[in-house]
Amino acid sequence: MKNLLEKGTKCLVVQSEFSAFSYWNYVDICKLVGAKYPAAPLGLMTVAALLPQQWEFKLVDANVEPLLNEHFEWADIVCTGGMLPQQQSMFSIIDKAHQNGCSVVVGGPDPSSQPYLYQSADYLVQGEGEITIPLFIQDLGKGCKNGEYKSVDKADMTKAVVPRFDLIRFQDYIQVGIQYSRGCPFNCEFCDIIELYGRKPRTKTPEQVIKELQTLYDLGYRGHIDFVDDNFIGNKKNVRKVLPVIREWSETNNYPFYFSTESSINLADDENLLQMMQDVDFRYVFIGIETPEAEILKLINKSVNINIPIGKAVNKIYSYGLIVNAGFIIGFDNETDQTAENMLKCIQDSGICMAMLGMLYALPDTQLTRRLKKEGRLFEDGSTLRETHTEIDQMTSGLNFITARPRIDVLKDYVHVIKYIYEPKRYYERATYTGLHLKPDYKYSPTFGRMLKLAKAFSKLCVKVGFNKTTGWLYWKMILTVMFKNPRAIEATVNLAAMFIHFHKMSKFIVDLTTKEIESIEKCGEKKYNQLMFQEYRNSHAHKKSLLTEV
Ligand code: B12
Ligand code: SF4
Repeated sequence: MKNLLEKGTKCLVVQSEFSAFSYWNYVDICKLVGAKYPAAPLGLMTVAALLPQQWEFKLVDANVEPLLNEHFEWADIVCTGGMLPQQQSMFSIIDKAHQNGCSVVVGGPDPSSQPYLYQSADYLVQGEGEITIPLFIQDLGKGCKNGEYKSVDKADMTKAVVPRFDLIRFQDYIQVGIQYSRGCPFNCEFCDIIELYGRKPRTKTPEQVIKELQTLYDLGYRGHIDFVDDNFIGNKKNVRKVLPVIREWSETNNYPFYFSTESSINLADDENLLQMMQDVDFRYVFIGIETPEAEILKLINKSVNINIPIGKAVNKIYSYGLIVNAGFIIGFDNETDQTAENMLKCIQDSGICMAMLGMLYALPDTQLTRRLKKEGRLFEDGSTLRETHTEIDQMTSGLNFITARPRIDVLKDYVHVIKYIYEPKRYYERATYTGLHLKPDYKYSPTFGRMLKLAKAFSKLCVKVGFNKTTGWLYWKMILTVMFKNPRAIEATVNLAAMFIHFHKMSKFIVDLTTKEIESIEKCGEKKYNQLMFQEYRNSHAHKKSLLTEV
């Protein structure tokens, strides 16, 4: 057998597939701007940079192109990885690679959280690749045919490598990610990030960030860069150091990029930081708002959100030109019959268009999962996805435990809020609100070729939404209002209007799916439902839907 450490070893790196029905997979919007998928596979580009550079690499992203037998025939070794929703796709990649006689290496968040599910892989590399990939390479050198690698230590981000951005086709994606930090200082009960990456945020140096930006620039990439940090402002001291350096670099290079990221809501308290972010052209920030109810926030230990008036905080962020994209959750223990009303009022009043309302999901290895297990309420010890068409993300598969309130009430509240916020009139009201309050000061301007593409996308959008019976009037009213009252926010507002195409489709899908679930529970009764769920997860054979139809 070939010594895999040799020069010329062919390494196939495969990004496993996400469901097209996820909130995050706005493929219709991608098509509108000529891309195929929202985000590039940063984890695997990083892995490729950590593997022996004398190898020959081919990266296939199953979300943008079909994964073919000939890809496996070409390869000596296959690397794949991913998160929970990619589980089934990863299993199938492992099988296909074996059928083609390739060794398989798996890693990433799900194999790290639930390594027992991936025992069929030859090499199981857990945790942060910066630490465990060298252990794997060491074993390859010794001729080991399999192995499992983990580490209790966290990676030193100041030693992180530049991802192999050269392995992808930029035009396939709307955005490319880079990572500045890992970890978050807070301690929310449901969060897996602090378990996987720790509560002490570790950052790269400003020089490392610039090196990554420069690499992307030299490879010809321009446009949207997403800082995929767990909490970009987790280490505020360091963020204050990196932003001016990015600004200087951007200025020198004529602002080739604009940015988005994730942050905790206390960003709104820090006008100086907001200004620094606006100065380098940050345009979007994802914030975990979860719930407007203080009592729930206390229960789930989301201390950073307690006593923050959400509408005011969002407005403050809008005033620095950043659109707030937020996560909300239904299914916490001390919710009441007022929860749905409080939730929809919070979303509507703050004008948050991109509201990802999910059902609480006890992710593997979190404080929440441990508590629910102790209380005998967790359906399954770990998370295996069986039905890829319905178990996609927190919007379609949540509540993997016995809820404190009757499950039907939680699900009905969920449907009620989703229907409300994604009703066209309400969505466009929020888009208009955002358009009127946003104070952008965009620095990046697209090239002429890109402008043409965007103009084409805009005209397609006008046809699709502007000449549509349901949305036409709302769309033009929004455009005219923003154009006259706050013209500099028009580009951002049009983008929000485009996103409605995705949200409208998604919300219908979620409402249908959840309504079916409600009907099933009504048919069999909640007690029986819970019994079936426990039974199903224990047997781990049939899917819950098939059990329910037997009732
Ligand atoms: C950016 C991000 C997203 C983006 C994804 C963009 C994309 N396509 O890449 C978006 C916003 C779309 C997203 C959505 C979701 N995400 Co997300 N996401 C992240 C986040 C913040 C960063 C991911 C990243 O790029 N990291 C940087 C790279 C360098 O790290 P990495 O991928 O982990 O790779 C390293 C190691 O894992 C390892 N590795 C990875 N792959 C492999 C493969 C091999 C062979 C080897 C050896 C090693 C290895 O080496 C790398 C270097 O250290 C992580 C948290 C985090 N800190 O990682 C959550 C995270 C991955 N997401 C998670 C989840 C649950 C989701 C959602 C289901 C729900 C949600 N949180 O919204 C959805 C579903 C998405 C869908 N499409 O259906 C969980 C996964 C938990 C799990 N056990 O699987 C995480 C860990 C945290 C969280 N709760 O959000 N996410
Ligand atoms: S603020 Fe976000 S990342 Fe930080 S612990 Fe809470 S949920 Fe996790």
